[in-house]
Amino acid sequence: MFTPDDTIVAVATPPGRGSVGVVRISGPRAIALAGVLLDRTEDLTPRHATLGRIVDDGQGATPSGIDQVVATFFPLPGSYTGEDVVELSAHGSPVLLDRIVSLVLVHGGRLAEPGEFTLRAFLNGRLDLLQAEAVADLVDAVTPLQARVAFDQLEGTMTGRIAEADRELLDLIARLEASLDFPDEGYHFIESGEVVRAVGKIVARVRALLSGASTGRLIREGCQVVILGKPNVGKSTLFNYLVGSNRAIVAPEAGTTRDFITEVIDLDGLAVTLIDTAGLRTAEGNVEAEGVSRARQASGVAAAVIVVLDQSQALEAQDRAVLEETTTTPRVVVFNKVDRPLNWLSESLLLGQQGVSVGVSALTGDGAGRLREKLREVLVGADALRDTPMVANTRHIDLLERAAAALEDAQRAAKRVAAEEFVLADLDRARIALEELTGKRTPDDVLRHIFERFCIGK
Ligand SMILES: Nc1nc2c(ncn2[C@@H]2O[C@H](COP(=O)(O)OP(=O)(O)OP(=O)(O)O)[C@@H](O)[C@H]2O)c(=O)[nH]1
Ligand SMILES: [Mg+2]
Repeated sequence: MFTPDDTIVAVATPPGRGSVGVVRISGPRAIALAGVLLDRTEDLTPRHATLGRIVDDGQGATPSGIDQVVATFFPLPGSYTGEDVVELSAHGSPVLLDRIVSLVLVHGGRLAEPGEFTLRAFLNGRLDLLQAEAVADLVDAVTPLQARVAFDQLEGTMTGRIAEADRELLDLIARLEASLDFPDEGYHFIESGEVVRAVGKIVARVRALLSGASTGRLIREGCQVVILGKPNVGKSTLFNYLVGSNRAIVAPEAGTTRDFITEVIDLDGLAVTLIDTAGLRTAEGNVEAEGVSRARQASGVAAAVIVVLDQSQALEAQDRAVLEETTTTPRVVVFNKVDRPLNWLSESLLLGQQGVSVGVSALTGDGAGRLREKLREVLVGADALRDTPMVANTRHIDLLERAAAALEDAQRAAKRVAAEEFVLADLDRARIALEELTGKRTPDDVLRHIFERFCIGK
């Protein structure tokens, strides 16, 4: 994976048909390889769109033109990868694009690994590791909020914050080392009280980054919400309403849904995988019993559950059982079918249970807006999505936690007026964690793991 001497090629646009498909070539021979394919001999002008014809040289047989393309040459070091890059925008036919890639391979190019273009950008210092990871997140985003968090990271917001902390840390380390280097003078370049204060400032910076992390993670990774309830209360109807399509079968018989059905919805920027399940009851057949067991499993890993009750029917033991089963899970209790005459007073049920509840008609959509609000509240709190959090990735959270812990150790050591060596050892650990974060020193296996996530051509 780490062989920057060869020239790599891949289709950069998604698989399938489109009006345009882009083949990307990067490396020392990018221009030469493009020259072999294109029928024009004059040099491509840097950063100018040039119309050309791709000629299949037929490898011995008769050469023939296969497409008209727009070729753009991005010279090093200002290109995406930091190498010479040529992008060929052809017509978006998979066979055609595959043929263009094969021609590049025949003439000495190599097929790019997933993420290899971005890896090269990272190795050539065009992006740091946080920004490279942001590229993958941006491509993967399914909600606009996910895209915004990723783009902030790509623009270097987090990189900047880490750099501030890192600068202060290096400055402190330099002063402590100076004290160590001149022990005989009996002079301390920095007093222990000052060390404690300086470390405190850096810890605060790191902790501030971490403060929005759990919301950030939820935004980046999304979460699962399971709809539970006894049969026939309207779970699938509610699911369809929230998803915005007739995805799940709705029927007046109890026991309609057997397996579980999932769809991703955008809940104010949170990518929520909504799961419709089989009604919870003592099942009548094997298939339904399996459905009930799957419903229970799904609710076990869910970030929250929606418990659906039918307000137009008398509350039954099965309803109470579902409520009891979910008391410890974050949940919203839905009183469904409010369009019908009410059979019991839902408020009295929840009195003293502090449940988040909402009256809804899954049939008409009445109350669905409030349900979405309550669900968001249960998942991230009332105002959590007001500011875009900066930290959203588990790798980042772990390393920032590690840095914060090492800094706090350093602070304690400095308070005990321990020798500079001890404080320095702790500060070094913090620095290593920060450098691993930005990719200044990240183990190869971690890098490999990060870039494997990318698609080919990115
Ligand atoms: N009037 C009214 N009828 C509803 C409402 N929600 C669902 N129904 C009806 O209730 C019946 C059962 O709805 P489903 O959505 O299939 O119920 P379910 O909970 O998924 O049922 P199972 O899959 O069998 O567990 C259907 O006839 C729906 O049309 C509602 O808000 N108002
Ligand atoms: Mg159903």
